[in-house]
Amino acid sequence: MSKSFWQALPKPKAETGFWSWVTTVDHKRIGIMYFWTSLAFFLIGGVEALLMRLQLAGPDRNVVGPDLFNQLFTMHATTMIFLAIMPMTAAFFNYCIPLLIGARDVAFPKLNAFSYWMFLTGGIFLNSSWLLGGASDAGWYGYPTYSLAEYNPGFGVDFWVIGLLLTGIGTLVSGFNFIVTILNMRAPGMSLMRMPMFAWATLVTMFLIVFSFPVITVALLLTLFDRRFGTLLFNVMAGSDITLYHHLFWVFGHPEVYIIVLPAMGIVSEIIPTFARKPLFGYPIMVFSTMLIGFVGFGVWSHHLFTLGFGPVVNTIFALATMIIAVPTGIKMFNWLGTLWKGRLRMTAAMMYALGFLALFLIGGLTGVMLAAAPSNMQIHGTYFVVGHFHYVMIGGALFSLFGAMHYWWPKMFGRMLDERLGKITFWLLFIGFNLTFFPMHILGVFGMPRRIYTYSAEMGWTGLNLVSTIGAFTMAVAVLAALYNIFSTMRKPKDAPADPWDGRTLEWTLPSPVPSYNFAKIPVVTARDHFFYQKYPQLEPLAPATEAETAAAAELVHEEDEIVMPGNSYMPFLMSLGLLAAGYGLIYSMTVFWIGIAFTLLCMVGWAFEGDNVKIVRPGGAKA
Ligand code: HEM
Ligand SMILES: [Cu+2]
Repeated sequence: MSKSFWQALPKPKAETGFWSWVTTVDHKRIGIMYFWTSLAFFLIGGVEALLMRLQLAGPDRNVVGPDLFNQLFTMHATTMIFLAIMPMTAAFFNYCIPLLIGARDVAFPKLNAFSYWMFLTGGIFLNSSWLLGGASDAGWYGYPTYSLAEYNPGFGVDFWVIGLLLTGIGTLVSGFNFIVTILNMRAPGMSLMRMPMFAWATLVTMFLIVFSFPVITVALLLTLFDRRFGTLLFNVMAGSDITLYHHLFWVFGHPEVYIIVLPAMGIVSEIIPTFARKPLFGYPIMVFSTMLIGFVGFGVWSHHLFTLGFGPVVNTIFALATMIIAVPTGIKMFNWLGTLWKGRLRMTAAMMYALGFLALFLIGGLTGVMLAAAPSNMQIHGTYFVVGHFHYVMIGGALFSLFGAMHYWWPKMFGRMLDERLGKITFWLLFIGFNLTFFPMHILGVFGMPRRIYTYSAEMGWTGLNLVSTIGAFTMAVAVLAALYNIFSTMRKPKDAPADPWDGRTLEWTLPSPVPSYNFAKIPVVTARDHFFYQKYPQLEPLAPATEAETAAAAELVHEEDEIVMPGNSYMPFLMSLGLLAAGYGLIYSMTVFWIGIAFTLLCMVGWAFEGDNVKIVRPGGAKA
């Protein structure tokens, strides 16, 4: 058969070096790219936070001034949420999920690469606004009227809207990809209820993404239409109701906080059993609490809008719905404590971060319940109390867990062990700095300090606590520098991490560190939760033999033992993201460029579909064919 035009196009051949990364479809390499990129954005978001804290260190200071301050809090939040924390969880679920469930890759490897490139594209696009006339200053939720062209001329908000649309494409695609992967690619015997908790957390998170990202997409598109194409969707003078935007935003926004925190809970549920040397206490209840949190999380959005004036009935319903979430969350807390109970604890750096998560997330959860009580919310809404609350959830919850994940999975991802002692010192610096920065904010909030003000006068009596907060922020900065030093000095060490440094429980620890491209030379048959652990310690709990069906399923995969077919690299995901990037700039500067970008993207889509699969045959132990 003669090759079609598309199949005759050049295919990436590089196995090492720059182009091998640009064209890779390997979930592990994609995970590693997510990691470095999100780390870079985390540093940018961190510098933005430090600038804000410098400005607020004392009364009447003029470090950045009001205009820049507004851009800083908008971009800090947007960067931390969409470009740092979410993609850093993506780094770990990309790298780990196929390993945890015994698969060779995700269901759609090329789409996975596309997700990464859309994340990078959107991140660059958003941040390029700093250099092209200024970033958005409409807050991370971009409410109209702040976001409308009459009140906010210039391109900042356009960059923000389009940048989020671009990353959103990647996120949504990941959502579908990982749902299919987790449901369809599990090793024989890996039933849903034998899956590691992190896989469950990821599965539920992906459903949240799939149901909530379309909603923010609509909100952003409507804003874009008002700004660029003259519609009046949010123009109150034309009879529009801007609370439509508020609802759309928070129907997405609240599930978004669980998109951030459920994977963090999943990570902690891997770390604690490993270092307590006990199975996760109440595993089935943990699974159902995760689902319940995800489900109820869609029914609470109006707790962000208590002050909008819906009246007592609506506010009561949303207050109660919100408090119901405390039940499955509390169950999880007790299950983690139950796992620790009478365990033989090993205080590694990863374990310390997991325990830090428990303590700090508990505080964030409790202040959350305080905010959920509508009457007290009326008082502290829009104050620094809220800023204190959500940082306990986002940093104390998500970031601590991600730092734990870093120490835990680093040997698997990079073949080297991070320095444990430095890791523990970093933990304490971060823990102390964090509490110094954010605990005083609760008190400031109750004293009436509104959020998003760029300065205050000495008479308000807020000076001392603000200074403490700024000192805390710089302590955290030192902790982050220590973590960076740990990372970069580790990367210069030889790759000598053992396959199973922590006496692990899950399948990734059966593989060499770092993991070969095909993951499993032989797909494992799983007969129990924590199968690997009981394989090592049959005296604790003998493993049941595999059933006939499981053995048969494994036998079907046997021919892959000496000849593994792996998906081949492709230029198309990267090229498509370039087309969409051009279209993004086109929307702002020139519709011609927009249409060229779209046409190029469509061409790449066709190329993607018809270029053929370019498969790689790998022989474990032998040379590549
Ligand atoms: C590294 C230490 C951090 C410091 C010192 C810090 C500090 C701040 C400050 C001073 C504000 C402005 C508050 C205001 O004026 O209303 C802020 C807002 C915010 N931060 Fe952070 N932050 C940090 C990390 C993070 C992380 C990791 C996340 C999320 C995952 C995050 C999410 C947010 C959000 C959502 C806002 C709200 C912005 C808005 O009002 O629109 N921050 N932060
Ligand atoms: Cu909420």
